[in-house]
Amino acid sequence: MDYFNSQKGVLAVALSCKKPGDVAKVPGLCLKLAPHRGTTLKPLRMMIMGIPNVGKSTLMNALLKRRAANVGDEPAVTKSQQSFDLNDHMTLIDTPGLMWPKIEHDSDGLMLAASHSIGRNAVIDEEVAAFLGDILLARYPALVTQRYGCATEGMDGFHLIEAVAKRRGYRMKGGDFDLEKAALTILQDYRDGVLGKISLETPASREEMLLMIQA
Ligand SMILES: Nc1nc2c(ncn2[C@@H]2O[C@H](COP(=O)(O)OP(=O)(O)OP(=O)(O)O)[C@@H](O)[C@H]2O)c(=O)[nH]1
Ligand SMILES: [Mg+2]
Repeated sequence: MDYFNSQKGVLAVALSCKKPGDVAKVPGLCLKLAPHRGTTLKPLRMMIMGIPNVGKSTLMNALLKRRAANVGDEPAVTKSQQSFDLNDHMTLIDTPGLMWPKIEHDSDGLMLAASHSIGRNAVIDEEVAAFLGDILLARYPALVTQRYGCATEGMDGFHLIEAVAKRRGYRMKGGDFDLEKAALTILQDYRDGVLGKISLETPASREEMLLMIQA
């Protein structure tokens, strides 16, 4: 929050779209950014933008207090721009998810895939889950042990997938462990929030990643 709020013209707020009290604060904060708008003659026009599947339409529905737009846990649910009046001096625009024209670093693509901002067919679940597993093991080992009941020392992301398959008894016909199913379990647990509160990236970890690439 400090990082975003230190940028010019940015007012960052952490909120859950599932908490009406959080959502109700948003129009007032937007008005702070554009105090010259917000009258019937010059309505405050708010555009909800972001990468796919982050809750833009959910936020809009929560602001409007009705199901104006479809929502769902997959990228590209919203396919076109939609405008609504919030009241007689504020309008809202919901937009389809935006993606960078080119994803420069592999780790960015993997983080977007782990968060389900990129469709499943574009990536391999096992590779994404192994990447996610590496981050979880490095930064949230206690949450991994709590959820999957395994010791994490010396483990990497691929080992974690194997360990989940073994502990859950995921097997394919023929008896081999079903690593794809275990990979999906890890991804879904992260996306559902059942592992706990996790940040894939912080300003410090990004700086570190960029330095490593340069080296
Ligand atoms: N826990 C939690 N889940 C949320 C929140 N906001 C949205 N979601 C869930 O996230 C998923 C995506 O929500 P959408 O509103 O469809 O996301 P979007 O950004 O409009 O997605 P696209 O239109 O596909 O770009 C849904 O399953 C929502 O229920 C939130 O604040 N908390
Ligand atoms: Mg949407």
